[in-house]
Amino acid sequence: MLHSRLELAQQVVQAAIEHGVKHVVISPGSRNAPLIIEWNAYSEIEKYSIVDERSAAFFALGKALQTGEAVALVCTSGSALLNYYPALAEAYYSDIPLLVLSADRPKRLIDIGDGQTIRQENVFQNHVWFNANLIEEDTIENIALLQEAFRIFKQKKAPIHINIPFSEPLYETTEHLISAVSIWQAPNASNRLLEEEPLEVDALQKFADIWNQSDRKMVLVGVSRPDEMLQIQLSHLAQDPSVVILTESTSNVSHERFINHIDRLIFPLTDSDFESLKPDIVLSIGGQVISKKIKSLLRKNKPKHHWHVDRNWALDTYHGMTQHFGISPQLFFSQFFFLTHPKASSYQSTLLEMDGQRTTRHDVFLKQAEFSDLKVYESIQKHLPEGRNVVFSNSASIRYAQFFDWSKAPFMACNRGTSGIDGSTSTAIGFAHSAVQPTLLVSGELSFFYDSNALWNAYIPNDFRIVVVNNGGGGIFRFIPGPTTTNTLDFFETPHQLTARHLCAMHQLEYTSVQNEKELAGIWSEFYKASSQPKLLEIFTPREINAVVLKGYFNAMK
Ligand SMILES: Cc1ncc(C[n+]2csc(CCOP(=O)(O)OP(=O)(O)O)c2C)c(N)n1
Repeated sequence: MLHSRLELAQQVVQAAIEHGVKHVVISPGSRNAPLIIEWNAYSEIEKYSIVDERSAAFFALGKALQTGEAVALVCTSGSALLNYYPALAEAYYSDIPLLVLSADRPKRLIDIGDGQTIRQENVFQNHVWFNANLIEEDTIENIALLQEAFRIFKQKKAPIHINIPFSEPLYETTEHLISAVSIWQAPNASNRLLEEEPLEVDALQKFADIWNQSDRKMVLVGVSRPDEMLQIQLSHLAQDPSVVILTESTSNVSHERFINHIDRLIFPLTDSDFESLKPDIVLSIGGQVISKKIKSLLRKNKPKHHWHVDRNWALDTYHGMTQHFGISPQLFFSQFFFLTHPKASSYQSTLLEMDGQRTTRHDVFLKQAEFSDLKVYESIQKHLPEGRNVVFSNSASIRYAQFFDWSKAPFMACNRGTSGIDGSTSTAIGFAHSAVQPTLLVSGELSFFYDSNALWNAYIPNDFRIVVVNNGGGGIFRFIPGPTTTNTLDFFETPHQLTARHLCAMHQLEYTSVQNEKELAGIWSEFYKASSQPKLLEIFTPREINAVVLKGYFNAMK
């Protein structure tokens, strides 16, 4: 196998591989030639080539999200690196392990008029857990930096940046490893729970006592990857009548005693309705919560105790957090269950009953509702084949999803770390490429057009499906309060006449479109049939009616 002649390239790649990196997404360039050559020396590593760095980084993010494993990114110097930023910010706030390896010029060539050169050191300072700025000629310092970088990468399971300066010549190869002996005390693959320090039992007892005395406990599950242990633990918790478990479309846990479509239940609640339902304790786990309503209700009606459980983040989402447990929810529950017991209460049954009433109203409303975005999301959910993952774009898409039950899908995802519309399709394709089960992307058309370079890669599985809900603009701006009260709605909604048809022709996707309810009802079995190309279904919905129907829905749910 041919290695790069540059020792630094060899060291970085060796360190990454020994720390368990198995996938690398490479964007082309010259300064990064030593890294490309070096990664290529390892046949066991999966390598992907994607030109557009913004898309490459979101593709990597989708892969890392789906597999739970680290994915490396390799790019050249200059603005190439800056194009990783949107995906890195998303990965940072969503705890997704991306390893950025950027090639750079040595320091003496920065800011002197050399080409394709910017100040790359610490460029992601605010959104990575560690910056390793390697030095061309200082092997000892580089080894120390790399060891620290990978220690943090393993601990945080979230993005870090390694910037690597190379002098020319860049393309020279050798058959030999310069340092053949491994210097990276790589960790053994081990059980996640054992990787963490448990909490002090005495300290936890104090919280267990509060828990055991409380009649109303609300467990809020934010964005989470599917996890068997968490599912079992939460199902166990749901047997306690004093506990209500609220989940969202991206929580990836479900149970008949969970409230699985949070916004359907709480959207119609006023502050005074909520007053009588207010929990004593909110226990939040997982990443960000999508529901704006739950945020506003809990901010106005602060519970006495808000405990957040997360390894990396002490999210004080409701402006009144009283305790952060810096461990995984799985480890937290495995300790907490020894100290807690169920409590007689009508809290869970009251809320479940209310949820049942909402479900009846939801069904009645949807039966007679006009063709619109809401009806389209109902149809997407209803016809989703069992066992198909769904990735949603931002923003109306994921918000509509919140009204429906998606427990048929093994994995539901959406980029909620920063809620951008800039990488949903690339994320979905990276996700689909690693998933055993097939994947559906559901996207608004602006998000889809924004990330159209996502289709410019060779890794789109034939069973990948895209539904673009084309409501002629950013539909979200017609129903959030604000834009329609101004005379500048067009600057928010950005109405247009574009369609996805020509993009599909260019990238060889099978294209179909529908315009009304009847056409939509007839399309699904054909859409999901096996094919030799991925397929895209574009659903045109009436821009001005969508928000009216949604308002009617909220009124009907009251
Ligand atoms: C990178 C980025 N730019 C701008 C926004 C603000 N934004 C949120 S939703 C949205 C419109 C999305 O429209 P579309 O994808 O058509 O979905 P719809 O809301 O119509 O379902 C915009 C511009 C954002 N979230 N991310």
